[in-house]
Amino acid sequence: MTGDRAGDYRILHEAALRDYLAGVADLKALLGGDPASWAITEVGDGNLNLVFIVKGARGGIAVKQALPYVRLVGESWPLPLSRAHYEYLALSRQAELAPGLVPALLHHNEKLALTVMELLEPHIIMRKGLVAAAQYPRFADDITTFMARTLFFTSDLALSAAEKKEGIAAFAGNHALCKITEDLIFTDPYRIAEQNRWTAPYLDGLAASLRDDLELHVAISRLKLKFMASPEALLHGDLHTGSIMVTDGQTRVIDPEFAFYGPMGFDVGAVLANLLMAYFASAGHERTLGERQAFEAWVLETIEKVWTGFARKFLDLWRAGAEGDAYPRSLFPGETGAARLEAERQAYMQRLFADAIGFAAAKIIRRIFGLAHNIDFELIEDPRKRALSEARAVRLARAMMVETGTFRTIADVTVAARKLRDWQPELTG
Ligand code: SR1
Ligand code: MG
Repeated sequence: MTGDRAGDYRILHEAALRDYLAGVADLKALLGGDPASWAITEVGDGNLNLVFIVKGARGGIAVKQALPYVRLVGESWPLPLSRAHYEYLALSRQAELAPGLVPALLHHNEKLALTVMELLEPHIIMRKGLVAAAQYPRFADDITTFMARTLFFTSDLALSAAEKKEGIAAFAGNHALCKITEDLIFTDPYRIAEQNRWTAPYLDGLAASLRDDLELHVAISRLKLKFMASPEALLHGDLHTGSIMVTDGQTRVIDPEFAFYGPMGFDVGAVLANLLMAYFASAGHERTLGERQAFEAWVLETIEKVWTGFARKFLDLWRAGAEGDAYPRSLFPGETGAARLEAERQAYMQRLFADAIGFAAAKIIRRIFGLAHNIDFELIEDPRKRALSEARAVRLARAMMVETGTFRTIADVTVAARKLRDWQPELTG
């Protein structure tokens, strides 16, 4: 189906959306029946946009429209509509690189900042499933394929320098979304900021200690610089478990509106961080001992599979014939050259692992002390229990950020997480 640049921006609520969709022949046919009978429901529970599910006699679609402001906060925080353009561009590229792992694009209207996608049914937002202690057997394999392919094939390992720079340029305008990350993840949780919040009074002391912790401030500042100044590959940019839809047998990555060229470890770290938060939150949720143990064991196993699977697939792509301008083959001739290049590949992955660990830590801390929290912790009703889970996660996150080098393998992370599972932190209040 074709895109459409016609018309000025306006927010499409139900009636206007119905008229709009009825005017797009392909979508009208896909939905089927009389447009007046279409069921339209606004289901957006993210922080930024409107999302509608539209169902007709024949089929259904998902419609996403960017608002000119941050939905979570309101009109006082304007945000460019151009993010819908970057999201569409990223989804198109991801569909080429990781077919079947993103929703099919059906229609895009640049002026309305509106994108229509296939309706993912019966998929649910993975985070909601994790809160219910669900396990997703295909997830590790699918997400590692997604990350390995989207990151490798948009990097200098696979592209010519010219192609790579064209890619950077295509996403360079998405800086307002990068700025949200720069502020909310890499800065605000470590200083007094109006929008910060945490589980008070229990975490008041921990929040204050974060603001005084200069070793942590150095570590987060290094990560911020890496985020700002390392255009290694096209990132999803917000790859948390709320940006992934799942069934037992399928995984779809959605919502890449934060896409830009940045450090690969940021995407990998996002996945690891969100699994770690699901692990620490588990102790606070009402579930039987058996359910809890099975879920927590699965989460830790999945964390290990996410790194090992990603690293294996990424290296396989690199070894299989990388055509990019980085590491020219002519510099590594013969058997000795091949052996030296392989050693360098291992060193590259070790650096990428360290980046992922640091970024994962940053992602955990922002969800506990910053503006945007997640339901893994938020749905723990008893604030004391919630604070216990959060304090354990923060203890691990600080170590991952400040003592990154002590985590040499992903098992070092899962072992440390397991040790903290029943740790009793001192809480304030
Ligand atoms: C103001 S936007 C807050 C957060 O929502 C998105 O999902 C991103 O994670 C962003 O940081
Ligand atoms: Mg999102």
